[in-house]
Amino acid sequence: MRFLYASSPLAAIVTGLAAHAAAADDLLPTLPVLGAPVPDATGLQTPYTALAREVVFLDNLLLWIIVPITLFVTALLIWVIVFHNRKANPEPARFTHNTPIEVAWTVIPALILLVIAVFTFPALRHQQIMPEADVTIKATGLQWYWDYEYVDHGVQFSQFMLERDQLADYGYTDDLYLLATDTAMVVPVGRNVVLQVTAGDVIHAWTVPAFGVKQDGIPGRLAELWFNAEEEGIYFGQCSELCGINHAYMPITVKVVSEAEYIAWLERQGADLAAAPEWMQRHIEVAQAD
Ligand SMILES: [Cu+2]
Repeated sequence: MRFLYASSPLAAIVTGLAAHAAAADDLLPTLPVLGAPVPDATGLQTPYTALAREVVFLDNLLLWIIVPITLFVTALLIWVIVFHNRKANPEPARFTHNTPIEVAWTVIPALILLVIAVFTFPALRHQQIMPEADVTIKATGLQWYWDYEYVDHGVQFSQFMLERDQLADYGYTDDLYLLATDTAMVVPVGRNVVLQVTAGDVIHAWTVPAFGVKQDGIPGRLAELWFNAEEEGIYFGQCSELCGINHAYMPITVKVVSEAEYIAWLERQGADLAAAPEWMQRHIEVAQAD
């Protein structure tokens, strides 16, 4: 139903207010902000998943390959400009073929590409082949907010960006403006989260840089990404597909908490835990025994 009236600004505000009221959760533990941009930084964000570490490694590897190539080509250009201009070299050579050089400039780039492929394909495999899910969540991008559905537990809520004057109320510092949202996608630490990504109007993209994941959400299609966050904390991302005038104002907040906190949070959202997977059942039994 929200899909139908999401284009009306008034309806979006009404939906937003409802979400504010329903899903702000003060009982979650205070968590450190781990996944956020750092002022004056130039590299990628600190990785907090195996996937993200692989992405950072690939990025560094490519840097080590492209810097020498760039320097070599620049040196060749300078050499040609200095020693083979009309003044320095009035009588240019007329030959057109040099077999050893032609073999070299075919074989060496091919080998370089092969080295890049050897490291890239395993990383792609790890990203694209879904592990068995401990948690399955569906994220739907909408103009201009995110909807989340914990498909096994009937929990559903929206996620809107916080305005500057709302940040403190939600426990965020001012520098998290444009990143912090009213609700957070809450997931357990050290568990495989499979996120189904789609969209309800135009193409959006769900991403959290510290997890090394980015996936387009396309209306009518269900794509998947997965991650296993290694540390409890707060992680931010932003819609990464230009999706209209407020594209920059639909950030993503993920809170990674302990398994027990995750289950307690689900219960506070009115979750149906009948279909809870085995790892959750164990926690629930322990909690009931206490
Ligand atoms: Cu978007």
